[in-house]
Amino acid sequence: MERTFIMIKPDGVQRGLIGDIISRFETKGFSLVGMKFMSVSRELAEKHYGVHKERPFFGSLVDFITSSPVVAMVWEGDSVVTSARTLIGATNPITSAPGTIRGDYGVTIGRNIIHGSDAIETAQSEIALWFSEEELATWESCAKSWLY
Ligand code: FUP
Repeated sequence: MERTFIMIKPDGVQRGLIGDIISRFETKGFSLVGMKFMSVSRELAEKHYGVHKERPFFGSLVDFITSSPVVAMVWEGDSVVTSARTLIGATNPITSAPGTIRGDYGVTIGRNIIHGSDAIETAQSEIALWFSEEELATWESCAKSWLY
């Protein structure tokens, strides 16, 4: 089953959007397999955004991600990597479609509420960077007996 890494960034947490964002993934039909509320070290932020390390915004991006706690999550489901990117919307919230998370709540590109892995391979490396195997739950062989 496909998995993706999702992070509610410091602005999304401070603006009280945790519940709304989780709800969007739940109601879409995806399964939560890992979640933690955490402060981010500079080392972790620099590794996570390593692909951007030569870009002019890299320093301020790392400052931002380490500025206050985030919610790191792993979601599972069919085509969840692409679907999550659709739910999230385009990188620049000014052009993200209304109805997407960034389109509904974001204004500036440097404060765009949420991160989602951009490809299956990226998702695998980001999940391994942020979570240990023991922190991820499995739904396999679980009877979802508590649904009515
Ligand atoms: P995304 O995959 O949509 O999160 O976007 P990118 O990987 O291209 O960019 C990662 C983060 O860098 C964005 F969420 C915001 C930040 N960024 C800037 O601050 N300025 C830019 O010009 C581009 C990206």
